[in-house]
Amino acid sequence: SPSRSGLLLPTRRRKLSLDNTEPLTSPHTAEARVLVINTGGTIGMTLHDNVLAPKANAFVKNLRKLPILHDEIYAQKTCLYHYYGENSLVLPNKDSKRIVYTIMEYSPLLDSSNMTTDDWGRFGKDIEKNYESYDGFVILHGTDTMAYTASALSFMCEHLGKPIILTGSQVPIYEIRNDGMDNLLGALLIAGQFVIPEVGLYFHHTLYRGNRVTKVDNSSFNAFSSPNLAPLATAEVDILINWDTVWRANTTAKFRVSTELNRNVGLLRLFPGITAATVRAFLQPPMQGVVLETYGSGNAPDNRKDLLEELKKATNSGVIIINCTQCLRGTVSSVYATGKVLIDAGLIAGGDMTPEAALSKLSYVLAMKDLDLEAKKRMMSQNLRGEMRADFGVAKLCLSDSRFIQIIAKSLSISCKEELEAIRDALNPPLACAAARIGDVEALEALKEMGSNLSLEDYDGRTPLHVACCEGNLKAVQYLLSQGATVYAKDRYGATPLANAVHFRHKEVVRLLRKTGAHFSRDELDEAGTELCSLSASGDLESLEIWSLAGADLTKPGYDGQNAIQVVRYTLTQHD
Ligand code: ASN
Repeated sequence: SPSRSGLLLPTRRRKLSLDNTEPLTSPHTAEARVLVINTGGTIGMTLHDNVLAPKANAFVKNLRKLPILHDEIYAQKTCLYHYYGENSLVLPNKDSKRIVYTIMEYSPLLDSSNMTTDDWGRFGKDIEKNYESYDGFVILHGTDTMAYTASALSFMCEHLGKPIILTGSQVPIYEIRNDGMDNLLGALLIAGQFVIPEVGLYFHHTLYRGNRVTKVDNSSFNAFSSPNLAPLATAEVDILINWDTVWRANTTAKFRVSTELNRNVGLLRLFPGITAATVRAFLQPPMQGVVLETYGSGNAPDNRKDLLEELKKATNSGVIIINCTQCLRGTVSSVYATGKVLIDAGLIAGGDMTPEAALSKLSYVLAMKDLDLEAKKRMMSQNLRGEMRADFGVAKLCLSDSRFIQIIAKSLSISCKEELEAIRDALNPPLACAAARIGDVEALEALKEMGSNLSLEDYDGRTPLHVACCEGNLKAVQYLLSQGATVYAKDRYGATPLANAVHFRHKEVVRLLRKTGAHFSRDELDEAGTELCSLSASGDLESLEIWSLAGADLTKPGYDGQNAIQVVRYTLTQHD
């Protein structure tokens, strides 16, 4: 078991026992770290001259006074501020992994109506800079343009492996009845506990995919809607993650943020009687990308040659125009003659994308320097981050099609969908782990076809990727990563697939995981000195090389101040 090597446990700083429920450095009390970027919005606003405006330097101080959002006793006893900084807080969640969160407050704090693409770039850069130091990210943001920011970040964050959750509120957190506390708490709990590799938006007990939402109410606590996609999670008595819906970057590439965005984009809403002159004026240079909000299932008047002519002229001259519907729910299609004319005019069908998602996708795609116009158009019609339904017309293999599930369901007299899913979810992790153990990629493929999620954990929090990494089954590791398995999963002992691969000395697996962005935490690297010295003393140079490949610094001192290199030198001189 990986836990046998004490150094693979997230020992971090030494903790004092707080009470009988929290034993000294127990793995159950290991901490998750979340970075909270406070950009402004109503959540931290106060009334001034009868209008709401953001208040600087008040948020952390106020949160510290709220026992539901901060445990001061734990903070004092574990020297939290000393290790994580003055702006750090810790949730009082005693029964699960403590969530330590650090607040980075922007100056000035903004009402989200004041945000521009430059602000999105700043959020992206700050996440990229801090990516390896945190398990998840929460962005506090005004609700007015939150759906735009969430959509933009979903495209800008390439090969994302950790949760980035936007939240805010309708009523400031300083008011007696507010939704800010609940929203912040829910976002923190999800970002700290679940490896959901998506840009999400959490509001009113619900986690949505960020590029699927739109603000539908300017005063209700239930302010957002995701009309074309079910929520990723709901937080009621329990937090239930809808793992089948979670979008994964099926990649072995490292996380990066693309902050280049094209600002020459726009939204044009069709209305009866719109003049050709208006459309012409809107499509003038420097306009490069437009979301045309059409009627119903993507329709426009087919008796308005003047209008269609303007659209055609623009697409011929290289403007990309995306057809999205004005309807809240549904997708564009070409069932009507009034829809087909737009395809003839060179528009690209936007499927069931929200206008917010289509606009920010245009901004992201148009900024790509290495792509020609045709490639950009292709990208616009493809599903990049789960922003549109991709499988129109393709019949999905249904759960009850699986012979294996059929037999089990029959012998247990089960037929309803929920029970079939429960069987699948109970059987899937051990079966997938068994296949990963022997490197049976075909079996993994079969499980995948059955509709199984190859990222689910077993009772010890171990995923098939952990197992394949322990065994050094490179092909299985490759396959699992290509199916979206996360390199950030932690088992109940806090071990990641990378820690497993290092421990069992699988060099090529370590190389592949590193390429994908796997890393040890800062605390694990800080604690590694002693283990490295002991490997040095026993002349285990191969393990040292693997640790170094995994990102360890061989000059890190162990408990007695010596480092691995010094120990090797000393051992060699002894042999001379
Ligand atoms: N005007 C505010 C904002 O978007 C609205 C809110 O946060 N509820 O910053």
